Amino acid sequence: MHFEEKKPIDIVLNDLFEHYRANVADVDKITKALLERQVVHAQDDIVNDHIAFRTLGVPNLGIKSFEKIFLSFGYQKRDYFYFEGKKLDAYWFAPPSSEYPRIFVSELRVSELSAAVQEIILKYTRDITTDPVDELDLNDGEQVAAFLQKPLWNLPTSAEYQTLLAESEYAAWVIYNRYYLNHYTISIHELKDGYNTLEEFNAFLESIGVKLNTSGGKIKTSEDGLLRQSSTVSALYDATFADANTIQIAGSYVEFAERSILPEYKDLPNDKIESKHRRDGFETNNADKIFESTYTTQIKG
Ligand code: OOG
Ligand code: NI
Repeated sequence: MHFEEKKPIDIVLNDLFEHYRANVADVDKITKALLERQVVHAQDDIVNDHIAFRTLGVPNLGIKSFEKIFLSFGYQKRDYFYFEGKKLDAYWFAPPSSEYPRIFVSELRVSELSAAVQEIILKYTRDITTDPVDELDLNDGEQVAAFLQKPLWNLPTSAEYQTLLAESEYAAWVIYNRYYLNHYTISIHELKDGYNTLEEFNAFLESIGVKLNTSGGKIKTSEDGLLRQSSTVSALYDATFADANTIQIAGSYVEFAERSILPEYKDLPNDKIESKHRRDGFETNNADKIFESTYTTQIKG
């Protein structure tokens, strides 16, 4: 018998997703409801539009480090985005082929935060004096998957966490959640009639008790009108800090994307439509609001 070896990209994406679905109750809740209604027949029938990660802009970490993993898997770096109010930079990465999700990676501009917050972040990250991704064998999927679940710094105290949270919700999220998958994204336009517009899908989500991010409205629409997105609000979970205090903090969330057919392909018959015929990429104003899916303002609001 000959077993085909699984590619590192498959091992890594699979492992990320398994950890994510084990921690984010809305993932199985939504899948279960879609199965019950026969919208899909298996989790694998759900098309994953993109996944997202968050990083810290400090020496040897950040996008420059993190991207090496996915560039080695054949991803291509695409557009740059800047989020002034949130002090974030981001890029998206196109997959090696259309069965893989796009990737959105953001990075906190640590040097623009207050001295107090910078001091906390540097206290925990300054011992990272070489790029940890350089030490990995990127052909070894299991090793990379384990790396993405592994702490690169010690946990802060609960007081330090609160200091971060008061100034940058993003900083607080990353210091605790690290490289955990921030969200996966269901491609709404791939679903059957009755579920394949965001209005219908959001109504379905609310009917099963899923809470949606309302920042900028439940549906975020790109300037060209062709990329529409919505997302859940992260659940809170108990996190125990270095001082043994436990606080409820935000975990990960689920996103929904509807990509319309580009105007130049609008006359193609439905059965000829492939992902390359639809609006690609991301949109700054949509993303700016989607980040808030882990923010206290959305969770407590
Ligand atoms: C990413 C927010 C942006 C999108 O699809 O525009 C985003 C994050 O919350 O880290 O996911
Ligand atoms: Ni997203």
